[in-house]
Amino acid sequence: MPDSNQKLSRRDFFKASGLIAAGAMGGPALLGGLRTAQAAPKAPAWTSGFSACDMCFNKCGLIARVEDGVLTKLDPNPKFLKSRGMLCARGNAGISHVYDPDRLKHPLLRKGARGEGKWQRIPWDEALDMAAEKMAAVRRDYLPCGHLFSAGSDLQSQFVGRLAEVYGSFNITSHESLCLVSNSRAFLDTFGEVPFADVLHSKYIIMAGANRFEALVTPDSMDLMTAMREHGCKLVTLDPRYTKTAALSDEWYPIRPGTDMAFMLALAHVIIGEKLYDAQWIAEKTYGIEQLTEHVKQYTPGFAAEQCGIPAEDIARIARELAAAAPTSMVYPGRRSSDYEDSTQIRRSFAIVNGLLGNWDRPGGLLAARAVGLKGVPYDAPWYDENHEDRIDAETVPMMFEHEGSFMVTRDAVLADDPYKIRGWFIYKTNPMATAPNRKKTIEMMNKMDFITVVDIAMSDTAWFADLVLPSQSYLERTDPCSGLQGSSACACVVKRDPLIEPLYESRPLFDIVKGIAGRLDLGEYFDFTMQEFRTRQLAGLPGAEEILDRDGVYYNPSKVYGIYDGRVYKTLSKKVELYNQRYEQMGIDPLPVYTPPAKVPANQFRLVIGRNALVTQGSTANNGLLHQFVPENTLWLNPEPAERLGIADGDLVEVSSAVGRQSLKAEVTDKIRSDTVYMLTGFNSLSTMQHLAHGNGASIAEVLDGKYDTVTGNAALHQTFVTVTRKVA
Ligand SMILES: Nc1nc2c(c(=O)[nH]1)N[C@H]1C(S)=C(S)[C@@H](COP(=O)(O)OP(=O)(O)OC[C@H]3O[C@@H](n4cnc5c(=O)[nH]c(N)nc54)[C@H](O)[C@@H]3O)O[C@H]1N2
Ligand SMILES: Nc1nc2c(c(=O)[nH]1)N[C@H]1C(S)=C(S)[C@@H](COP(=O)(O)OP(=O)(O)OC[C@H]3O[C@@H](n4cnc5c(=O)[nH]c(N)nc54)[C@H](O)[C@@H]3O)O[C@H]1N2
Ligand code: SF4
Ligand SMILES: [Mo]
Repeated sequence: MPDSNQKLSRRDFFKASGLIAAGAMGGPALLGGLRTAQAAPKAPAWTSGFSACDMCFNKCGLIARVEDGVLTKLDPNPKFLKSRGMLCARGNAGISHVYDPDRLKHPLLRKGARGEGKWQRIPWDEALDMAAEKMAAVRRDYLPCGHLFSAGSDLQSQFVGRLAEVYGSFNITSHESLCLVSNSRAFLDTFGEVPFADVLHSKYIIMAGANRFEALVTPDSMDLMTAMREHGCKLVTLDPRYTKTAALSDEWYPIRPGTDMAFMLALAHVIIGEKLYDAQWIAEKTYGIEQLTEHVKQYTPGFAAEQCGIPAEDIARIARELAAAAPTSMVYPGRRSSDYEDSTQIRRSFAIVNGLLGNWDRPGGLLAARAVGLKGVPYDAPWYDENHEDRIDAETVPMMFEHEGSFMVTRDAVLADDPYKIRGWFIYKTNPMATAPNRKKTIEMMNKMDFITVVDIAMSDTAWFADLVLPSQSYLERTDPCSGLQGSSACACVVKRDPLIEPLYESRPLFDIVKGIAGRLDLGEYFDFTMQEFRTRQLAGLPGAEEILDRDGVYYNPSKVYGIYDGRVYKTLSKKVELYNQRYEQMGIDPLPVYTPPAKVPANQFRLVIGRNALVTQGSTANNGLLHQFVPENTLWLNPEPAERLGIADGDLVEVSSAVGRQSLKAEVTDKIRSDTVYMLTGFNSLSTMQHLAHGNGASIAEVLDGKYDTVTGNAALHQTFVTVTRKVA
């Protein structure tokens, strides 16, 4: 956050919250009464209700205060253990999300060229007729798989998947292939499932490529603080930036980007070489210690030191400390791993060190998934003989997640019409124009389409290039299905959402939209239920849960936390923790991670990396009036040494250019970043002029990032772009 904004106190923040909410209410006619300074005082007529935050994927429990039909305050639900009763700044700023004057208000049909910004308001019936007609036309002309469906992180996204399946398309992408699939793959292929980190009880944590004190993941972010402050946990952070997490760590190393695997394999070298592991655990529960022992001989601390820029003696010491604290220690698994072309193998090296520590299914280690108890609501999708055989991105990378796909591979395949044509796109609550690298390519992809329907709350850049834009209800206006959440050792719980205010404008929930479209496509039978009926089916195995949800805003399943694997086998080929992966071997993928040094940063260039800020969510908060006060624009973090060489002073306007695009923004000259790396926040400088705070403000990182992807899963590789930085003459 720029220094000038740090002056805003917590009190000012909440004052601003009230003011902005009041200022954005849209007038008495709309919301039934605006409080003014002149109005006669009357007894407060307010109510409150539970919900789950939607300002990021964490779904923290909240209590909303509603006065005269208007949301005036969002508070944490103290009974919500997953967030330890916390609602972060973005959660508080949810009020500005709901009352954003730039919110979409009614269905809009494109009139001019794509991206020209000419729209015509149309009635809902006409909009749904058109969406359905165009979908039917795409199916007729290009077969069901000729239509792509994309949905972001949301409790209703499952209905987009359902619509796609009953329509007959295999082509569904989620935000996950821009986020974490390589990490999920790596841990799944080591332990047989994707773990939760028991940060609270850990005594020693290595955090690499993750930033828990800014990139909030609940309960890990809160538990990390408690573990450090109250339980004496040691935190070692590897990050090319001096993040807030780095600042609070016991040790921080500004690692050379892309070299984490060398560091992890060197830890394994020391742990194995000095026999610092639990021999019984390794013998009974793991597979491949011999191969691993042989493999890591070459990866000495000295070798890693040269690669990572971290002293060899520190690497060896950290390995010993980590092993001494085992099994109550961990290499934190992280979350976003959309970093490099070999991210799956990088994260495999993280998983392997955890395997050596024997920290699985025990306090302070990596935990298996717990039973939440929600039931799925199955359905039989119709089969279409006349269709393509597989997803458009199939058979490109070996270990893609079938239900997530790869946005990057899909985009290339759509552009090449290979192996077939896709000409229709339905998009819900995801904004690839801001969050997929290489924005020009995403525009090309959109230009390929005959018809694009976007369901969003705002005129995002993705909506801006669509044909039909449908206004969505916010999380505080709609009924949502129940969702099961895991909170490491904190809880396994269920949350739901009910409307707390009347829906604004003509906004509708996605469920009604897909139901309307499905009905018009003669697929109504697959959506033949209400949301309440759906929830009742989800909760069928949890008697009394509905009442508890109404009483507390959250339902806890008292399921087992540790020892879930006692007497159970691992879901891997060897039925053990696979240090050496047998399936990879069969498929021709390196069964043990082989370190390849990252490409050298060319002379006079920088590696551009991405990362979180506690007051920004990906591409969706740059237009939030409240958060804008704290982060009014994005800046380019540039180390003082190259800044001086390039004649760039703090605050100067600079141009950042890569092989695919260029953008201008202010330089923030800071020693919080390595001299070979630069960084900027995401979501700024939107093309859509209907995002008044984000449009023309700062720079779009998506315009500059190059679109490479992980070769095992198709996960985007967002840290592989080199840029030049030059001072712009005013
Ligand atoms: N405030 C906030 N919280 C969020 C989100 C948000 O948008 N805002 N988003 C949520 C989501 S969807 C996710 S996936 C998570 C993401 O949470 P994290 O996985 O923690 O992701 P990032 O903040 O992207 O952190 C990655 C860090 O890696 C550093 N880095 C870059 N290159 C390298 C490298 O080669 N090696 C190492 N060791 N480090 C490197 C970056 O500087 C950055 O600080 O956060 C979640 N929480
Ligand atoms: N450059 C860059 N790229 C990234 C990342 C990054 O940090 N930087 N992060 C990566 C990661 S980890 C992830 S998870 C992905 C996330 O990428 P996306 O899935 O694109 O997530 P957001 O950027 O949050 O965009 C969410 C969209 O949902 C809309 N929205 C918000 N609330 C509602 C609602 O209630 N209803 C509807 N219908 N729409 C709503 C917002 O207006 C916005 O258009 O991006 C990945 N790509
Ligand atoms: S971490 Fe913050 S933004 Fe994310 S769900 Fe929780 S309160 Fe909301
Ligand atoms: Mo993510």
